[in-house]
Amino acid sequence: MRTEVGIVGAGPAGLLLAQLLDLAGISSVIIEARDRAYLEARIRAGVLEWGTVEMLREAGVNARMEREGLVHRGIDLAFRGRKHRIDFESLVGKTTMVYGQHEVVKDLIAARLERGGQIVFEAEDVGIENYEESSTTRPVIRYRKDGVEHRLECDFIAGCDGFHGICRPSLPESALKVYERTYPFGWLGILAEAEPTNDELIYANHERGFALYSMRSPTVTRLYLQCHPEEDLKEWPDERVWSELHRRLEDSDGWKLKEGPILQKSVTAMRSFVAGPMRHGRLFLAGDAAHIVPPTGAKGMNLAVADVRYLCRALERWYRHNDMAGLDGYSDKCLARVWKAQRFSWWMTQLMHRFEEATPFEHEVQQAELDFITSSRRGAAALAEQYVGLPFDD
Ligand code: RFL
Ligand code: PHB
Repeated sequence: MRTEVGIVGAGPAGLLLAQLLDLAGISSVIIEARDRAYLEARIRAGVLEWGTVEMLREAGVNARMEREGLVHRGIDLAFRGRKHRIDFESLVGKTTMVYGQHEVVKDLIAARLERGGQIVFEAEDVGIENYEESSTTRPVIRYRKDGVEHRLECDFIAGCDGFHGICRPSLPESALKVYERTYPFGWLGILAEAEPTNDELIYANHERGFALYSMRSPTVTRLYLQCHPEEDLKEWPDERVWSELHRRLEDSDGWKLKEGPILQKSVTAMRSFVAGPMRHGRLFLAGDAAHIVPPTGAKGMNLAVADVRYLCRALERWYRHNDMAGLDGYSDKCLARVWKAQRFSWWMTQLMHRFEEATPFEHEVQQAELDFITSSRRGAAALAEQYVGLPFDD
């Protein structure tokens, strides 16, 4: 089998790349380890930056998002029992869209298949070869499907296979510089069939730990609690989850959280991770394959979309004009944005969580920072500008 761009992974990065390449007249095939139903049910991110919304429009996969997505004009920061609104629209003139990552994935898979694009689901033992600069033969993605070995020959490989994929670990250790930070807590997340009672997200810094109030639709609420990174879900029956959410989120205004049947419950560890460069010969890493952020800044999927935007434009430049400049500049361009998002995600994380080892001094400094951000227009604008997403330079 032959194609121009071989893509490993059908997450938001791989799927969007395939769609954008197709619209630019460049062929691709996606090799994915899981089945379609699994990808379409995997509950993850929910907040789209305005630039991500525009990319989905450019890719022509926006129809359902425009109908069902929820436009958000601000967020609330809660601390010391009170909510404080950060009004994105008046501060920076932009909004975000709340629309589940799995809905984006469903729309992208449908669009791909409708246009006759190829996604190989349930591929086993996926491996990559000949992507090195020194290789004299074409890059290959090999995999097994239904017991039969296959080889996909391509001009370039896009490693969009997430944090646990095979592309990044295929590289020799000496080829990558890794930057990492782990946090001493995780998030216990639930999805509940309950009507949201606040129109916007609430990020709460509470003495019992951080809590986040989010949503997916007019009937589904998404909620998170700061917990131990290896928290045992067996210790969290539904009643305990709700009781903790009420304590951390409800405030002195009398605002009340609405309960409903819990549809899903999980624990996520929190880490910051960057591996660079993002290009090695004819292999280009994109999305979680190259970087992870703690979810507090809602940046993970948005960064994956930003990488793919740069990669698609660079590939177009190569196929149309025989010009390598975009591909040569890919890693630096992505990493400049990645580090800004890393900084923001780290900052939001240390601003909103309770750190057990924090001294009373550090605790007061954190509360003063929250006070500053919510009482200064410029302080609030800096948060808003980054939360809605920094502009692209081209
Ligand atoms: P993905 O989505 O992990 O997709 C990678 C795909 O590659 C496949 N794969 C392989 N395929 C073939 N061969 C192999 N050997 C393979 N190994 C893996 C996988 O099956 C998968 O289909 O990476 P991608 O495309 O880079 O997308 C990144 C995003 O998924 C991620 O950054 C976000 O979900 C992070 N995130 C959030 N991001 C936001 O922008 N806004 C948010 O509000 C937000 N909230 C979150 C989040 C992530 C969370 N969790 C669970 C980690 C909230 C949570 C709780
Ligand atoms: C979500 O709705 O899943 C969500 C929202 C905001 C975040 C993280 C996750 O910062």
